[in-house]
Amino acid sequence: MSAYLSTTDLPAIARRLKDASHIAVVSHAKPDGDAAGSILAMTRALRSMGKRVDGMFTGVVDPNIQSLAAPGEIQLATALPPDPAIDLVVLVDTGAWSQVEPLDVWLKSMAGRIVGLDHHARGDDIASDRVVDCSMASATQLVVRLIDELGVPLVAAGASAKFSIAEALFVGLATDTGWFRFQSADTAVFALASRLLAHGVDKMALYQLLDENGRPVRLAAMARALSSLTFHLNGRATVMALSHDDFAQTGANSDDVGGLVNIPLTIGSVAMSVVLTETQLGITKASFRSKPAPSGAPSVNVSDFATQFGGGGHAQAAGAKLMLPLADARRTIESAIGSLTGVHS
Ligand SMILES: [Mn+2]
Repeated sequence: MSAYLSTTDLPAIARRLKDASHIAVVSHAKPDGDAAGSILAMTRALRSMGKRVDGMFTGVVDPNIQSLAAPGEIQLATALPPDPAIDLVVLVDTGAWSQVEPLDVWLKSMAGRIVGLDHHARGDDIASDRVVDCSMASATQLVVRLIDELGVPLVAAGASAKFSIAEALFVGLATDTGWFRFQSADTAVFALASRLLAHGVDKMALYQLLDENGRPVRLAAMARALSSLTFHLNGRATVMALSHDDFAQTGANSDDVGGLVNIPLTIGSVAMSVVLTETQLGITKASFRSKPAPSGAPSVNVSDFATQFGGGGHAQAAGAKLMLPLADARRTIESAIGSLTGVHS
């Protein structure tokens, strides 16, 4: 794979958007807050410029994420084929073929007509014109710069803060920084958060919608996950797992257990947490999180750790998909954890 770096700058991308008439805005499948926020902010900004815009979610969409969009605002990509009149695609918050699967054949046909904004360290040559900046905590930090470059105000005149560009940007910024807790939440993040709050964003309402809106089955699934927990590396790493049976017997799905991977990090000694979920028999998804040592020693780079399983992400939050039954995946991951060196105590 060639290096995944910027190939252009934001003013050049802004010129391509101004020249386009029918624009699609897409991201990775199963959109998280950053993907959805980036799609929504970009879609709203381009529509306010008078462009015809197809904002699209792909894959399974969490109902809370879906509710960030006004009714009819965003298409579900599975209900396509995309409109043949689309003359430019904006790809946000990813650049990896493995993450855009439902759209990959169509995106290949759009080669040369895709612009990208991403903040991940690894990716492919999907968007020939792209700006990649791994120093950004959230893709929305690139989206807002592009919107500023386009001269679009964050709240269109007369619009309420709900369903505004500012609200969409805030969702991405907040969720990709763990609600401003991660190391990536730097002065630039707080400066943008302040700017967005000044545009009327209701942060409590968004937090409740995204993080305090679970179903009761969440607790049943979490109880099983916690009872499966094992410690590794003298208590510095943990592994939890939810089997296909756990999901079937509790009635929970993967959306119900969001944030589960963060719970072991509430223990002082734990520097790295892994959750394995087998939502489909024979396929195990792994979530990895790490936290810095109180001494200031560096945290485990879970993005690097995920790479050995074909996954990726960020230094303190990453994931991978293993084409293995849960028990085999657990053995594989636990053995890789055993080989980690320099995990802080
Ligand atoms: Mn992101």
